[in-house]
Amino acid sequence: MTEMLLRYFRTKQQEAQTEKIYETQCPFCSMQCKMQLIEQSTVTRKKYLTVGKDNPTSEGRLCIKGLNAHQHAVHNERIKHPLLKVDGEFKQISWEEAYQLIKEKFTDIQEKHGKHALSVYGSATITNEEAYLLGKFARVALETKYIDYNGRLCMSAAASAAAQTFGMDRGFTNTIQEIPHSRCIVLAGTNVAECQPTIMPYFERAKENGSFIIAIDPRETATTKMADLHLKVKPGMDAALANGLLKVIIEEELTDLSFIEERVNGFEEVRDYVSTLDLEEIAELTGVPAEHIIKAATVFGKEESGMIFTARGVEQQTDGSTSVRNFLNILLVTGKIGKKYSGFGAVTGQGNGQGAREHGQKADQLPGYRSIENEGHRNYIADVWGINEADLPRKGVSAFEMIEKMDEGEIKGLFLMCSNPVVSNPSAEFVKQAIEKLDFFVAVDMFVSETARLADLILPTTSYLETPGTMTNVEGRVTLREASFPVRGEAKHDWQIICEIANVLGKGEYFSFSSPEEVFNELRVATKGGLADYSGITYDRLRKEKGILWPCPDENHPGTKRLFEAEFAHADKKAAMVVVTNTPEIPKEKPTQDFPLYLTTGRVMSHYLTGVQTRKSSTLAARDFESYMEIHPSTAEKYQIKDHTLVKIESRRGSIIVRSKCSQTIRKDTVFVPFHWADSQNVNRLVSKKLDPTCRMPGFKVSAVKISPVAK
Ligand SMILES: Nc1nc2c(c(=O)[nH]1)N[C@H]1C(S)=C(S)[C@@H](COP(=O)(O)OP(=O)(O)OC[C@H]3O[C@@H](n4cnc5c(=O)[nH]c(N)nc54)[C@H](O)[C@@H]3O)O[C@H]1N2
Ligand SMILES: Nc1nc2c(c(=O)[nH]1)N[C@H]1C(S)=C(S)[C@@H](COP(=O)(O)OP(=O)(O)OC[C@H]3O[C@@H](n4cnc5c(=O)[nH]c(N)nc54)[C@H](O)[C@@H]3O)O[C@H]1N2
Ligand code: SF4
Ligand SMILES: [Mo]
Repeated sequence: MTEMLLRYFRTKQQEAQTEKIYETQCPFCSMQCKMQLIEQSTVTRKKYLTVGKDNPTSEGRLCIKGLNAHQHAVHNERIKHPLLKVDGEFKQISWEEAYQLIKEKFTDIQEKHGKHALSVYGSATITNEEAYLLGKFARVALETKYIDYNGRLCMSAAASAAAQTFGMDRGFTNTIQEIPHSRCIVLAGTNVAECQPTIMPYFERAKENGSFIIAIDPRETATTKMADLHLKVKPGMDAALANGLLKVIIEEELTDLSFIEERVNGFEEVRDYVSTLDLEEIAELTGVPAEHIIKAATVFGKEESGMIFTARGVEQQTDGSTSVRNFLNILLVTGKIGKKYSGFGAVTGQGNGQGAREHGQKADQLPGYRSIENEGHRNYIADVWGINEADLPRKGVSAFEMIEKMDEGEIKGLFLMCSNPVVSNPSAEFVKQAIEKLDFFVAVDMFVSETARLADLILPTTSYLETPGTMTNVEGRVTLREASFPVRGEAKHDWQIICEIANVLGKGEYFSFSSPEEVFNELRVATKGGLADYSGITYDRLRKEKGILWPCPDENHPGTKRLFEAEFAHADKKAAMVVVTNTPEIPKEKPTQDFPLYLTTGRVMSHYLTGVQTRKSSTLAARDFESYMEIHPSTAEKYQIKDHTLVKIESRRGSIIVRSKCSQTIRKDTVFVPFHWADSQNVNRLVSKKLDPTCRMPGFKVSAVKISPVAK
């Protein structure tokens, strides 16, 4: 062969591609779309492509975030080694050194200041196995009562409402497959089109089948555009709007009296309260014309089936839990729950927003939705864990209240796993200062996030491509995320990190797991007999059956598709209605002369939460590369703000600068800013510290602000 031919074949050989396929699930929202990463490698480079895979929930679809998720996972800024802060700079150290330091510092803090001087802050992005282990880690390895997680800012209002009204909380009471057959659908404070895009075909099919869709949102969004009726409510006024709907339904006799009689407590009190209200006053209060309230109530009441979905628009309020309860009141008076094509859906947020709220990461909770203050529950879990009930700490406080305790000096150490609180918590500047006061702070992350930047030690973790485990999706369907992509550098799985630290702290015997499946098998026992019973679910079944809806109390049980068909989960088997007045316990900020506008916050399609991951994805970052303020053109004109120019937004807490974006479709008294950007664009600098008194949810969706052009 000639030299030339040889060279030709060598080049061809180098170009020859090998292809590997890795199974996983999207790391972002609660749809948990199944996907495959296709890796095409030549000697010189690797190329990645993500494709959807069929499954009962997303049916093979992916949205723009899922399609580009791998871009952050393979990003060169992923942390590959433990990093210790020395003189303000992060230096690579070994795992042994990192663990020794943790042992030394944690022991020192607890010796000096007591067990509860340490805290744990978890996440609903980690797997069920990791969420379970983190709860156990706090209580058994650290023996602290202070553990809570980012779901407190996300699902707590809906969870508390469903638990109080129905006696238990699973996001969707029905399967997603029932949506297309429901005759009337209320979408309250949910922007599914941008936040769970692959769910949309279910609503589109409903519409094709003649369903009447009602959206409740102060802005027009891709979701409200699909609706037959859009109630453009004033921010924070959902509870009053629901009272208007209840009043019409009850007075027009669109109630299901036999359902109420048999299955509901508290109807008379609600009926008597709403009869005292004046519909015109409600219209004034909520900004929704009375005829729209009447129309929505009449259609929902008259149709044979109906579903109500709520998300963070209704829930992220200082009265979020009672606002949701008032929407549940509507389902109960019309008997539209526990039946075919009728039910409730709190649209879960994060990938494991459902599962991570069931297995003991919450301040007051033990696995299986058990209560840490219930003696029977404490005894059961102490037994599963092989410890004395007396050694199990009692309940702690919510996520934001832990941060307040850091500020007050009661909490001295923090173990943070999978969250970026200096961007995601209200009063962000306060949060940063509180975290800076800690004596020792360990962050477990894939990147040096805005919060990890403040840590003394960062531990590198693995991504959705690398860590297998179970995730419970928007439906309450437990799914198995198979993941086998090679781990980057020295990163370790979250579950491994937890077990290894427990071991260093002398508690290894309680954490001797060598795979997520082993953890899951303990979780099954721990949840047995609890409300969220996973005991009948196995990895094998999850593989074969493509997910199982909990509760699933034994291996022959098929899982529970529809909840509350015969009874609710309260001891008397009835649902509990409650009077929700138009004057909430914590008064909301109202526009004043000094702060004349409502500010509300939320999301855009291409970014995810605090943006640590999506801002690293070139394709996603290019779609929205900076924050913005959506504003009505007539309001913009009033404050001399031109379209696409920089605006200063100020509240009583602080200020930010973002670009204006005029839109005819937002309320004139309201501006909207997404929360995916940090530092001077972090909208949480503006949000108050006030919390819902029941579930401790911050009021992310209502602040009073003033605005001014940056360049005059
Ligand atoms: N693209 C994208 N998708 C996501 C996420 C993301 O960051 N980006 N995050 C995931 C997570 S964790 C979550 S929790 C979910 C959140 O999902 P959603 O709750 O749907 O998202 P938000 O944009 O926060 O709020 C929804 C809507 O509430 C409206 N709203 C604001 N104030 C009020 C009010 O007072 N009343 C009513 N009725 N509506 C109001 C907003 O205008 C917005 O359109 O999305 C998940 N999916
Ligand atoms: N103003 C305003 N604020 C809000 C909201 C709002 O609507 N408005 N919404 C709230 C809601 S609903 C939520 S859910 C919160 C979320 O807020 P955060 O909890 O702060 O959420 P993320 O931005 O997802 O932060 C996750 C961090 O964990 C890292 N990470 C990702 N995957 C993993 C993993 O598997 N393991 C580990 N160890 N780390 C990982 C990421 O790199 C990132 O740094 O924000 C809340 N804040
Ligand atoms: S972000 Fe949500 S809808 Fe989009 S691909 Fe991921 S899981 Fe699916
Ligand atoms: Mo969330």
